[in-house]
This record gives sequence, structure tokens and C-alpha cells, in this order.
Amino acid sequence: MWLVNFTCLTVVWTWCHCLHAGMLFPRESPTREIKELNGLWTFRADFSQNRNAGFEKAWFKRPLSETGPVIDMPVPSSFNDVPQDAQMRDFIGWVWYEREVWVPMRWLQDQSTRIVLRVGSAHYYSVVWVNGVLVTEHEGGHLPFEAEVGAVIRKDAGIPCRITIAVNNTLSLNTLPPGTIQYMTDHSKYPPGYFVQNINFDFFNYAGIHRSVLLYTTPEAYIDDITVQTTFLDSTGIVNYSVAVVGSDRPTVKVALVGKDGRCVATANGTTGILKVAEVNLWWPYLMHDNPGYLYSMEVRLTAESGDKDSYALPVGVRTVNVTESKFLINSKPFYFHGVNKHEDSDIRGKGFDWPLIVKDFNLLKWMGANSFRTSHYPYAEEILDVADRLGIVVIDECPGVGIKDIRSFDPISLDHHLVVMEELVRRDKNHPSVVMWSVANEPAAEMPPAGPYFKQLISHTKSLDSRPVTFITDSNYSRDQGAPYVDVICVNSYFSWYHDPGHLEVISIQLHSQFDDWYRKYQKPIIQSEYGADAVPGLHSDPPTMFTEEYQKTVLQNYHKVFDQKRKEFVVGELIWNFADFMTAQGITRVVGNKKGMFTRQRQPKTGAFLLRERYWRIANETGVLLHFTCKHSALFLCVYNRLVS
Ligand code: BDP
Repeated sequence: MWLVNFTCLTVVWTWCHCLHAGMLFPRESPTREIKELNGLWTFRADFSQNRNAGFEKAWFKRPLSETGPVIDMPVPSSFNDVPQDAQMRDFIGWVWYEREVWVPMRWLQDQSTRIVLRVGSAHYYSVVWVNGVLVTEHEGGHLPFEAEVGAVIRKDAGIPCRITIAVNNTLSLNTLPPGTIQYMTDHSKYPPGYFVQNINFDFFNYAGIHRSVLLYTTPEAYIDDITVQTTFLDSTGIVNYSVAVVGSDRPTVKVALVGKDGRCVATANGTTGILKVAEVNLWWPYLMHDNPGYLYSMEVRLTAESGDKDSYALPVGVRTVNVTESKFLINSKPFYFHGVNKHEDSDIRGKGFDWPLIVKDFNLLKWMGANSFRTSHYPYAEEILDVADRLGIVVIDECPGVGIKDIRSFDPISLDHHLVVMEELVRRDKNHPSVVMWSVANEPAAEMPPAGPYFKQLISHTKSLDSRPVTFITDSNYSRDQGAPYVDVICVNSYFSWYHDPGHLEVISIQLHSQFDDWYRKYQKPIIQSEYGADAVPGLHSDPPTMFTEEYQKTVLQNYHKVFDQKRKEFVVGELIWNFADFMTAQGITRVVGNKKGMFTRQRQPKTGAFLLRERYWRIANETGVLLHFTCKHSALFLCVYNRLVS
């Protein structure tokens, strides 16, 4: 069936664990150029009965406008909310994007220039052609993929090159997130061929090309990947690095670490080595230090025996992350997560990358005094992590393992794919100092027998890829959780007085105490309240509080906070509100135009809860951060924090 059976398209993908190539974020340098292909693309959804007309009629061979009607579609953006058309909003199947582009002559003339086509992310399964030639396929919606396209483009130099990308948003039992397609065969109720996409997650299955598409160049011998691991001893920072080079057997690699003031603080030679930084500026979280998010620039220069030169500058933050029985330590100091869960979600563009939204969201986080967020329920754009690095906002980086509720999704095919997704995620995000923990899944059906071995293997594989702590987000009922024995930190979601005992605010305290005590007694690991909250329709009020009003949301939070304040003296190391902002979901009887548990509306206006959290987070920052412990030198900053609190 074409809706779901992507893999029979061309080659059957054999997933081999441990990806061979790097996935460095494209950055310009004296040896690398970038050409962005964002803007209007030509677009058509394949509404044929089997959704397969595009392949049967080879739409990729000719301009899309020659094979049928087309519309304009912005990239990056979800396609769903752009046309004024419910059928397009809810479309399941293949959509086709196309764009013609002139590739600079000098890129083509210099045969030793590698030309790479990169898609930041497209949801869910993508097939890419250049001038009608298949160049790559990729499964998975939130991670980048790329293909070397120089040879194909050079064959037709002199004409603009035509890039065609077909994207299929169908989710199956083996995709991440999983889903099922259900055909409705009762013709007294449904038209012939009628089907629906079932999902078990609570956000709209937005689809399309969600992040930037670009062409970039490297020389033939190039820096393929860089891995850094940092630590410190007294005041000396230590950066262990390794550089993967392609196209040269005996490369000369020189590495320099440059501070913010432009001064070189350490150098080393070779593809692996150690950089030692005297009087290091550590990377500190926001509100934990007066100079958070300090980044060095690690400048890597390659000279190949052929004479090819390549250079790449990687931002590097020097910091450590450790977990004890009851603490989460950053740079050996206890760190308390006072932050949010987010979504990539906004009006019109859906999950499409959007700088104004991203900058606004970071401004709101700073305003609230939030020091962290979790990328619920999938990896966010790399640009977002770059900003988090610079601001010192701490990130729990989650893979799209959300809604794994069907026992058939614990089979070896799903596990293999899940392992690959974790590899792709770690490969992409391993060098971000803001990322302090990996999350392999959210609330899977962990009570099912195959879940134990599944998560044991998934978590141990993730640990073999990177030294950061690993977690798994569970719901509050520990007896059903088979992932907990393998994680470093217990992350628990609960919705007392909402999904359980709706309307009964008075039970929150006792239930939350029991939740924390039970988990801690069983595992002796630090605990993060990774979700809690209640829906509030903005502008709806009632006193005494009634569900769905701003007062009810606020009171739920207050009841949780009282318990957090006791337990954070013991083993609770964080609280992440569900959710930063309202977001779109599938339609259903429990959702009034989306999920309304946001502190902000979808348009980023604060509800009552946002002011409550703001006061709380700044107060916690004053207690747990180093703000209060500063000497007179820092009193200006303290005053400024205090003023914000009282203003
Ligand atoms: C949690 C899920 C989250 C939902 C939330 C809710 O992890 O994705 O949006 O419930 O129902 O269990 O609001």
C-alpha cells in the first residue's frame, strides 16, 4: 500500500547502526559557501486514490507544472494551514515540491568543489531528485539529511537545476512517531476508499518541508565531522576533540580555540587531540552565573596532501554534566530545572521554521526566568539549539518516540529505526553545550512485556554514543514503567486534578507527595517533574476556580509548587510546565481548537499562569542560582533581578 510502504520505493534501506558520515551544521567559512533555497516552491498534493500517481507518472522527470495543476508553497512551512482548504489541511499521502535554481558557474567549473543539497527537515518520508535523478531518500521528520549533487548538476550545466522533493506524512506502526491507517469499509457510512490516520500523540501531525533547504560547498577533501567533549580541572578547561576527514589519507589538521575577545587561548595539531585553556570561562546556564552561555570558537583547518584546504568554526562551551543519587550537576554545582516544555508550533506556518517566532520565544523564556526547556516531543531546529547555547538555556533533547502505545510498535523493525534516530540525533546535537540530557521517548506503553528489552537496548545504545545522561519520560504510575531501571534521571509527567480526579484541586498535594516518594524509594535517582499543568481557555474566569479557567490553571500550579518546594530540598531536580504556549492538535472532544495548557496563547500573549511562573522562576533563580551569592561586584545584577521580581 503506497500510503505507508515507503521502503519499496527504490532501494530497501538497510539500517546499519552507527552512521558513517557526519552532519555538521552548514556554516560559511573561507572554504565553504551557502546558497539558501527558501522561498516559494511549486507544489502539488497527490489526491489520486492510491496517492501514487506521482510515481506512476514520474512527476519528477519534468517540471511539475507540466503534469498537472500546481500552487505556490512557502519553504520552510507546514503545508497544512497555508491553502484555504480543509482537504489540504488534513491531507495524508505524498505531496510534491519543486524549485528551479541557478547554481553559481564557479561552483560548477571547479570540478573539485563538492556541492551538497541539504534539507533541515521534512515530515515524514522524503525522496529527492535533481534534474529527474534520484539523489537521496530519508525517513524521519525532525532531523536533517543531505546528498552530494555536483555530478548530477554538472551534467546539465547551463540550465537551471530542478530540485523535486516528494514528502509523505503517513505514519505506520514502525515510524517515529507511530500511527496507523484505518480503512473504513462500511459503505453505508463512508465513501469507497475512505481512510483515516490514527495517532496517539497530542499535537497536529503537521507536514511538509519544515526547515531550510540549501546548497553548500566544501572542497573535495573536507572536514566531515567534529566531536568535542569538555571538562575542567581547577581553572583549566580541557577540550578533547576529534575531527573526521574525508578525501585525504594524510591530512594536516590544525585546531585553535578562540575566546570571545578574539584571542587564541589554545592550539593543537592532528585529527584528535586535547586543547587546554588556562583561566577558562566555563559555559554556565542562564541565571546561574553573571556571564552565562560563554562560547569559544574552535577553528579547525584542514590541508590535504592534494593541496585542498577546508576550514570550519564550531562554537564550543566548556562544561560538565553529572548526575548523583539526588542531584543534577552542571560544572559540579547543583542545577535545578525551572523551565518549560515547548512545541514547534504557530499559526499558519505550523511547524515551519520561523526566526521571529524563535527569537520571541527566547525573549519570553528570559522574561519568565526560565533556565531550561525540553524539546517535547521531537528534535527542534539546530538554529534553536545555537541560540540556547549562546543564552545559556539548558535543553533536554528528545527524539520523536512519542505515542508508542501499540504492542506491535515494539518489534525489531521499530527498534532498529529508533536506534538510527537516536544516532542521527546524537550526531547532530552532540556538540551543543546547552544539551545536557537525551530523552529517548515520551510516555510509551511501558507496561507491555516487550517494552523492557526494547528500552534496555535503546538506552544502552544511546549511552554508547555519548556520555550525557539519558532519560525516558514516563507517566506517574511507576508500576508500569520498564524504562526506569536504565535511565539516569526519572522524568515523570502527571496531571492530578485534571485527567485524574478532574476538578479536585485538594488531592494534588497528597498524590504528588506519593508520586515522588514512590519513585524515589524504588530507584534512588533524581526526579524531574517533566510535565504538569491544566488547560485554560484565555479569558475564561471563575472563582472559586473551575476547570478550563485561568484561575483553575493557576491554582493547579500553586498546588504543585508547594510540593516542589519541599521536594527540591531532597531529590527533585526540576519542574517543566506543560506547556509554554497553546498549540494545535488533532480535532477531538477534549480539545477546543488545540491544547490550551499554555502559559502563553498560541500568539504568545501571557495568561495568568505566566505571571505566576515568572514570579516563581525569578525567586528560585535567586535561591538556587549564584545570583544571591555574588559579592558587591555583582550587586547591580542582583538588584536588577530583584527589581524585575517586584515590578
Ligand atoms: C501528556 C503528553 C502531552 C500532552 C499532554 C496533555 O505527554 O503530549 O499534550 O499530556 O494531554 O501526557 O495536555
